[in-house]
Amino acid sequence: MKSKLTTILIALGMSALFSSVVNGSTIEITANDTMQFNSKAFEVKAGEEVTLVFKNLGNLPKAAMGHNVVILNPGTDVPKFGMGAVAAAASEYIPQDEATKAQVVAHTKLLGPGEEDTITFTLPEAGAYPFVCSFPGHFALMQGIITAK
Ligand SMILES: [Cu+2]
Repeated sequence: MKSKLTTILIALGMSALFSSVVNGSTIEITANDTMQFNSKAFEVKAGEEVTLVFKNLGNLPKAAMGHNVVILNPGTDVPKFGMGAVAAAASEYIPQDEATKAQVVAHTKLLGPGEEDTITFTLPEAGAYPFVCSFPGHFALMQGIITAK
């Protein structure tokens, strides 16, 4: 009787664990020395935790070809953000003024060759969330959209 109850409790615990894994989504993005993300369109569920694994597959030094992923709120002026980020070298090209910071949903670290970073974030509402690499000059090529439904 006691062992049966234990078995049921373990089963319940495992199904709770399993469903939390199924409900969240994981996306993987890579970047390379030709200023490209491997994929520029992702779809996730609004209000659900997303895990982003970002890898820099390049060989060039970080000072010349660093990459990050910066996720912006829907409607953000992407060129304006990208050009403004150039001045934010001290904070790895993430602007620290309040108005610009308010446009950023989440961001990875700036990665050198062979490095990777994993972050989690939630896109609160349905919409098209642009993402860019904010290293100087990269946003024109390195941008995409995460659609939350
Ligand atoms: Cu980049």
